[in-house]
Amino acid sequence: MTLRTAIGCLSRRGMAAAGFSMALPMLLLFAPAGAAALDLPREQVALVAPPLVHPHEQATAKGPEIIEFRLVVEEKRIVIDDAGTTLQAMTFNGSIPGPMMVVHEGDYVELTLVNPASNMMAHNIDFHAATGALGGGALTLVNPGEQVVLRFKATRTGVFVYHCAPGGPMIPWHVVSGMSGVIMVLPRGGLTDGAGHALHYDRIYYIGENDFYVPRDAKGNFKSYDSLAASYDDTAEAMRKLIPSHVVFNGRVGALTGKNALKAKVGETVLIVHSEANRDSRPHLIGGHGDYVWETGKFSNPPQTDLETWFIRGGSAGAALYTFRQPGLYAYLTHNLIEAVELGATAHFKVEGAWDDDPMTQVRPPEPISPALHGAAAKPTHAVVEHY
Ligand SMILES: [Cu+2]
Repeated sequence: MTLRTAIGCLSRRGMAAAGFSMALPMLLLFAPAGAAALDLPREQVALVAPPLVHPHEQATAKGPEIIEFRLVVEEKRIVIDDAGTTLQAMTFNGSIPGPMMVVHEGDYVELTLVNPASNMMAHNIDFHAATGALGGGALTLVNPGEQVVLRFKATRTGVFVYHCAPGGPMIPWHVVSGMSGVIMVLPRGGLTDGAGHALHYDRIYYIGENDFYVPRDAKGNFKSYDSLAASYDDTAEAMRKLIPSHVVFNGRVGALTGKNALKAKVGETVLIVHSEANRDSRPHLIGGHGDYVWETGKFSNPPQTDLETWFIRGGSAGAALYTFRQPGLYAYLTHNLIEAVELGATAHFKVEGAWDDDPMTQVRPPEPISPALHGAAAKPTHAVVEHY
């Protein structure tokens, strides 16, 4: 696809002309001319950048409400690694991933999607949590300088991806350029273990994984572009090879490591929400587990327990609950270790607290090899020696 035909996909007219979906005009025929007013309480929620999540109730005694969110699309060039590699990014609210939204089952989500005139591209939003009209994609396509308001009823509980899907080849490009996020629809009574016992979290973090496809020049160096449009042809060619240049958590290598490490304390229970809008991933917490894991992210299914590694299908989100038992620095990564270590998909949890020798202890520190020493026993038995 050339840049010219790419630009042809930038408007609603261009989207239909490109044959993106002949169903789109028909869907629009069935769209409400003016949405009926709902006589429900309203709540405006200010979204925050991941890995943080806006304040919310884990269970609620209130009836359904209309929860209002606002997302502003921001196209911008960002740095994605310590070498200064740049990406012509497309974002919801300026962050990769976009912010996490939290509502309760039966609430109505009312989203204002804003596409400022300073942007180049048309954008929209497809909520995997929503029913009908391309998940909202058919009713939310906005050109630069426009905004739109979508309302949908949150009928299914779980964590669900949302992403931009403006038609044809624009879809993967916008998604791998950063336009995805998550909405969590909690059961009104909160999370349970599937056997009727309530589950709570002390902290919640949202980790959005992204595969990036930064083009290289003839010498193999990453290229930089002055504009989103200028980056398109090379980026599309790199995308078609399906070999990401970077696989990262929260928009760049190191976004959640070192001084950016996620924090917790021994005894605290953390809910880790993990999404990948385009590609599979295998989250693993080194030195810990998934105590309760909704691997497919849907809370009407009982969580699995005691997992070592779980699987996030491309185009989905999962949630893992873990109570930290030991202090220290934990790596949380995808257990495709090449992607984790070489391409960037690693986060850190910095956990404070007192070490407990019962689950693990170093019986003897490293020391010169001595055949007379085994474990704590200064004088091993014959049987132990034979075992070695
Ligand atoms: Cu978009």
